[in-house]
Amino acid sequence: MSLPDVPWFESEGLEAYLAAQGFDPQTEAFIRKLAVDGYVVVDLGDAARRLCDAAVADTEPHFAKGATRVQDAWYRSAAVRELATWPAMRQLLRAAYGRDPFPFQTLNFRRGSTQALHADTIHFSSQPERFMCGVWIALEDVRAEAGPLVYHPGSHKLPIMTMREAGVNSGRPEPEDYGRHFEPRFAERIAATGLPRHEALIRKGEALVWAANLAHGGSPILDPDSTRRSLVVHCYFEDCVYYTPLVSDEATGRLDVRLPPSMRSGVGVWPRRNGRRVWPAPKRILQAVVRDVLRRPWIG
Ligand SMILES: O=C(O)CCC(=O)C(=O)O
Repeated sequence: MSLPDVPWFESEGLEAYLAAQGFDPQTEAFIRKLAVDGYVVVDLGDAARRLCDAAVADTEPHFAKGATRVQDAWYRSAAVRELATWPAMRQLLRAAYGRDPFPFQTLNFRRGSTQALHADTIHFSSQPERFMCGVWIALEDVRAEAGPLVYHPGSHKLPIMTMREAGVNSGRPEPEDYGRHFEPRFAERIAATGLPRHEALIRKGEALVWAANLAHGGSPILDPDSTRRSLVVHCYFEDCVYYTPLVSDEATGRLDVRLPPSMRSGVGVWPRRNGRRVWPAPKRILQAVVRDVLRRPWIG
């Protein structure tokens, strides 16, 4: 079967796909929920819950020194890597998207991120579009006062907002344009839809999967002493072009193509269009090689 150009759960052919595949009831329920709401909560089970403690222990020294986030702890922490490459999650995502997923980035937080509302389509996009998702894993039970993940069910069906649509009339957006233009425009758009606002009060070892275009962020921290230990896993899918929209210009076709690492192989995945290699800029290839050799988490 050829690879779909639209993730199956977002496709008009969803019903025919489900009828032809005959998935087990849990997988079908996962796909249907992702289609309607753009998110699904999955219990990863007791084995994953045990790994949560190891993942916390592996990253705690960075937080003890004042870090607020640890990016790509998977390079050094077997527990983080194991959670990020959870086989049951791979199966669900492959069924929902019709392409094989690969996790390419992790983010560990000790406290709420208070990150502004956004969709990941502005940070990590693909051609064909929407072949990206987030898997947010609670490393402890999430309390309402601890700045839970916030999201708007159904917002994944809205058109994708680019930097140009956010009012940046330049083919080379600056990093400041994100906070200056994108964040306020995006928040206005979501408020105007009247879509409900949910908070992810999920339990340790549960994962919330979000579709690439689902509006989400970190809600305010009401208890300054609270922790909200979590692991975000960002996934791409096989045989796509991977690029960074923040510094690209889709209107003119100038894409900042990337070579995201696969956590299964440990090295960069070559971007492809219909099976044929697409060349990132030489600078990006060099950065990917250095990254894959050093395997160093980024502490922020
Ligand atoms: O964990 C959070 O509060 C937000 C994470 C997030 O928005 C992201 O990783 O895209």
